Amino acid sequence: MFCEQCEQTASGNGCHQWGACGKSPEVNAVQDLLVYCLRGLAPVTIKARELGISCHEADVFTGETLFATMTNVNFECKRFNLYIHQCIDIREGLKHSIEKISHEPINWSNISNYQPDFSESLAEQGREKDLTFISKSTNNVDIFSLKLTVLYGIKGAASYNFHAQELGQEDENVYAFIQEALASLDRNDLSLEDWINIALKVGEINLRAMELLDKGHTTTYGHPTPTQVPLNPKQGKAILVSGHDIKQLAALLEQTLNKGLNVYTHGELLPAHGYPILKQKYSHFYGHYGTAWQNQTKEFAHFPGAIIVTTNCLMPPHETYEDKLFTIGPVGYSGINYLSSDDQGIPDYSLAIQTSLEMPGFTKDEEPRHVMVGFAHNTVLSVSEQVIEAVKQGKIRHFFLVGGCDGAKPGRTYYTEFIEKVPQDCIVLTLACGKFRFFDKQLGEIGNLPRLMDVGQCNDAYSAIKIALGLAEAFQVGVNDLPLSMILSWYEQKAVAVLLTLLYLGIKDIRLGPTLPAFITPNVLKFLSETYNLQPITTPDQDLVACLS
Ligand code: FS2
Ligand code: SF4
Repeated sequence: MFCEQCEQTASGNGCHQWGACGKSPEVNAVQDLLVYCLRGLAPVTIKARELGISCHEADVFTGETLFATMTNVNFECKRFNLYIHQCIDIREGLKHSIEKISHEPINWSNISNYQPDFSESLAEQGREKDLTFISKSTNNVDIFSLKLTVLYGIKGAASYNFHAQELGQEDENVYAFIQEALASLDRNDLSLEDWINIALKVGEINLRAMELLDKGHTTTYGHPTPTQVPLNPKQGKAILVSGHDIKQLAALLEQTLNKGLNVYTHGELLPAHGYPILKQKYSHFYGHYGTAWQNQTKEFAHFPGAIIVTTNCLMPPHETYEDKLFTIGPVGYSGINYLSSDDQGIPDYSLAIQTSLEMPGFTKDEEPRHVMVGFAHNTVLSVSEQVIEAVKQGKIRHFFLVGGCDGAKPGRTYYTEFIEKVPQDCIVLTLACGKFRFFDKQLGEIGNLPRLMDVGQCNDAYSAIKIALGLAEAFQVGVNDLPLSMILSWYEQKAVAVLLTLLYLGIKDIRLGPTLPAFITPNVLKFLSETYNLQPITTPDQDLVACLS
């Protein structure tokens, strides 16, 4: 197997025997075969689009299945076998529609005519289609590096777009670009510069996908407002929901109405408490339990109710809690309960609800502890005049955006130490699951402004970008001239997409850690550092001095 799409890739140079995430070589092979089939579907959708044939089914399917191949989403061969079947069916259906309109046979390339042998192991066939194919044809390691960057970036963009589409927000341009990018992976006539431009275009399209998602969230559930979230369990039956999917959380809140259950969020669903419509409508939407994804094996084992995982990051479950664990949507793990959805995409949670009702729940109230969420773009930019005044008066010296993914590597303690060392006259904005290393720290206030503000999930990176651009406009300077430094942590492919968006926007001086992506070659890194001054994190002390100088 060959996979190096995430930060925890084995020895920093690719998982070859078994995934450090728990992905088996078989699952990796069927994921590669699915990606190969999606690359064959892409040119067919491009042709269909040219002829005015609807590609909606193919587009939505492509988004969902790319999402399923991301790190810690789906570990189930059976599901990928099904996706591969569907992919070939959709492709052949579109070809049929094209031929009816064009009245002439089309000379499809081999990849668009590829037919797996469904009577044989798809994992075996996937081994012949692994991602090193795209290097064999180019023989240029830097182009291979950029092709992988594009593929991983569109996986991230597809996942944002998946959530936006669930909320009724779609843009044909996003779908069309994802298909074009997939088709381009097969091209050998593009230069290094062309590939850099495609990678930046991924960033541009991802910005649009994130904007759609922000619109989906805020038009459906209201703009997040500062909200205090209990971290202490309270007595009563309980159900836990993890991942990122706000729509599926809302569906669970609806289905648990008057059932005598308190709903707790886990991991990246913490910021959901900031949405006013959810808080107003569901009094049983109680609090948050646990921290970041890599702690789930310990935390899930102790939760006294059912647990639903809506998206990444799912870890291979322990026996101690697998009976009370449920997955939905693109998420899956062999042997774990899967709750299927109706034709509106809403899962039937009754089995998980029943499981929770049969479990003890929390037997006593614990001592109150709280954390604040809800500092998304609408809230932060509503006080921009106050912020400008505080900066002019020297009360605020600098802003730090310390955000991104968490993970298990020891080097990630950098981020906690960094926060602890940020001077008192500086403000920290944070987002995504990396914040769980410091989210409950009391950093105090500057005037009425909290020194630590949670912008939201990794899915709310758009909000952080909007805040940066909004402040730049308010200060009438370019975003690179703001007293703002970005200290980012990455783990999976959404972070790749967000980084490409930041580069597309021309944002410089980003510090990235805990290690740099294995798929970035020294030459590509040299280009990124010379053009954008993208740099690896060093030590908290050294980076703080550099940012504040
Ligand atoms: Fe965290 Fe995991 Fe949010 Fe990433 S929960 S690392 O895939 O999506 O961030
Ligand atoms: Fe390895 Fe990450 Fe790929 Fe899993 S997703 S196999 S940990 S590189």
